[in-house]
Amino acid sequence: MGFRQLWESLLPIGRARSGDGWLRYGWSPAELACRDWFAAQAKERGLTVHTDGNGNLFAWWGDPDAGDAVVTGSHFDSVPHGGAYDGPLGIVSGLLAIDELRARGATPVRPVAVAAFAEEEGSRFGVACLGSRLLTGELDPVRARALTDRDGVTLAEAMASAGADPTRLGPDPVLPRIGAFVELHIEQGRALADLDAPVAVASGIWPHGRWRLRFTGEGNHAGTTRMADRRDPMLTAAYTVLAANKEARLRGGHATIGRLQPEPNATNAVPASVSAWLDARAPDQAGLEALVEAVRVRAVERAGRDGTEVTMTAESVSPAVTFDPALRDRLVEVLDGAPVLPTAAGHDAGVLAGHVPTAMLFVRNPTGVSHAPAEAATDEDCRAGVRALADVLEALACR
Ligand code: HGY
Ligand code: MN
Ligand code: MN
Repeated sequence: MGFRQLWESLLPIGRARSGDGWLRYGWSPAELACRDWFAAQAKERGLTVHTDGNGNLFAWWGDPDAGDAVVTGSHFDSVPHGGAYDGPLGIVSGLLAIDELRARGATPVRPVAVAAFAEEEGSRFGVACLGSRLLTGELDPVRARALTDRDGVTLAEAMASAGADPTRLGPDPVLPRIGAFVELHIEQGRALADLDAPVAVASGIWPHGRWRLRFTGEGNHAGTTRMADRRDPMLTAAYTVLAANKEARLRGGHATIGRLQPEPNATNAVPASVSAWLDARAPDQAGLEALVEAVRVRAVERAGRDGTEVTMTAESVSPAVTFDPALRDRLVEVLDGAPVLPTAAGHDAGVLAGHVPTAMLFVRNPTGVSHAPAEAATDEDCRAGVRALADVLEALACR
């Protein structure tokens, strides 16, 4: 089966009715349908599917108990109205790379698996890379079970209603069987377009994280409350949005407030509170800490002037990642000197990198857009990605 045919079989799942991107949140019916698709594709290829206690799927070619496996894969879940490629491209490419290796007559001497990790974007339960963090013991299962989505549904409840057992969350025996992990991903920028190359190898990931800001004031009547008497948390939130942008620009980092939740969210009421989510990233840890602290200080100062209050809580923080240098160099050699790029985007590969030798491949994205429907890759580049992944798997697992 070629790239286009397999890709199109997945494309309708979770597509927004408006046609405006994809809505595939962790443990939602759309994401569960993607998992069914994965199981069917694995079965067609004679691969054995194993689901760990965290809802991460592994389709095995060879005996997982043999250990020292070479695992590839990514995630199905999306951000709200996200693009088609972020995540699924790595899974589809993994399945096609196995087809390619079989067509080449390659015989693995190490087990090979394609993985689909649960809730990588954290769009539903707030913590990025939920499945891989649980698998590696980096997230406490007690905290995870209690995470809630926007409707107040806990992860434990969402899992139970999908027929999964939330008491099984946590480190899983599959981890020590993985000898190397290679995630293929759509590039989330324009570096490859500018370099005129279809595929790159990743060097590392910027440290980054998410912080929840909660601004509280006094809910009141929009018509009758004198301007001087207001304690409006929306003003503090608005100022903080601008301050985050300014601090990031001054410091060479990235800061975004892309999600706001005013309460009661009424046109004719001064809000009583506003929740805002800060996504902050920087080239190094000290820079990230300084950026987040600067935003906090600016928010607190402004709250003093608005008669409001602000609290800030970390929801999901990821340290800087440098991918295994020996594995990175091996990939560059196998791929005839492919370019090496850093990224400011988080990935399950970044979590696994703390536990097993890990690498990443990026496939050119001519728009450079990601986390939005304009995210793109040509079929030709996707096929080049599959060949590159097959080359890498062959080099690592087949001889
Ligand atoms: O948000 C991120 O960095 C990633 O794309 N999950
Ligand atoms: Mn993403
Ligand atoms: Mn991704």
